[in-house]
Amino acid sequence: MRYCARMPRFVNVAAAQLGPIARTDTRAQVVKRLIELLQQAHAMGCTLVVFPELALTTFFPRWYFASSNELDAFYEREMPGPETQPLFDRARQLGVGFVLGYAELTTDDDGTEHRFNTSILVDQQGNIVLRYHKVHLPGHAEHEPWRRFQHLEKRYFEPGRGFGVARAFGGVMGLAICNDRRWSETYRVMGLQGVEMIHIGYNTPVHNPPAPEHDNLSMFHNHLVMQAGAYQNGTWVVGVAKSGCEEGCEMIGGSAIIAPSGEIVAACTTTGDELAIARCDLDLCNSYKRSVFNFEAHRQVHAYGRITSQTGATPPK
Ligand code: CDV
Repeated sequence: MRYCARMPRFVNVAAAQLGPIARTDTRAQVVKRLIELLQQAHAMGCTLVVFPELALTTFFPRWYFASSNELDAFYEREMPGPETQPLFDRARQLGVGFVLGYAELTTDDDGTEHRFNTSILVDQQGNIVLRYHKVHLPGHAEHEPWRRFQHLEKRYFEPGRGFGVARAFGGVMGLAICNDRRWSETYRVMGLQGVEMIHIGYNTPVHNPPAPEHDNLSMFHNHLVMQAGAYQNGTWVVGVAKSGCEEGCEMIGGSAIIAPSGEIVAACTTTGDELAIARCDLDLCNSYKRSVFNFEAHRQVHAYGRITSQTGATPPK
């Protein structure tokens, strides 16, 4: 009898957690930190390094800016640009791909500006193979001085239009950003495109001004949603924090690599610059996608109409 071994589809992934970035830190200082983590990950055999949301600056939506000059300094107009080119160059030299979150400012031909909370997937040759604009923008659009700190993502970004995936690193890769991870729709829309690994960068303050009673549960909720999203869609999830005390705001760490079983297979233990590393077998997705979450066999779309036809809840009278 012939033994027919399948070719394993391993991706050695590093969740490259960042500690705080000060408001005065330059792009050059931050990019140096990213390159250091990239090199460490490469030395440990990784081919894909995942950085957090808005990884090039401090988390600026915590402040209200009356002047757009001050605000504009936090956005990238080109990617790579002069300050981020060294990261692309070093990654290409090492043959390492990466995921990077940043604030993006684009201008249409007619002069209309667009601001997005963006994440890109860069392959081992330095090509951007997937670009994602954050869909679920949390917080508020107006200055709310009663808060200990602002969360003005609804003011500073426009929402993205959907969740795409790309074939890369031998599998099907997807991107989401921070608050997206709390919404089951995020994972399912990518699950329906056969996603096998979703990369999610985040900046999550421990304190939630509108619901301080959740503060003690912030780490539990972080893992709960990503583990559920992984299991329910038979996909790997790589969640990566910017963490620690940034400009007086305490943010959770807990960066983790989660298997399609929903189990955490690697996690960071500090709130500083740190790598969590795992050898991820993309074929571990198969048994979930072919059995309990075989969408073709078991989904009942006739019962799901409300998911896309209404936004708020309408309880019975
Ligand atoms: N950057 C984020 O999207 N943060 C939100 C906070 C505001 C709750 C999060 O979901 O973690």
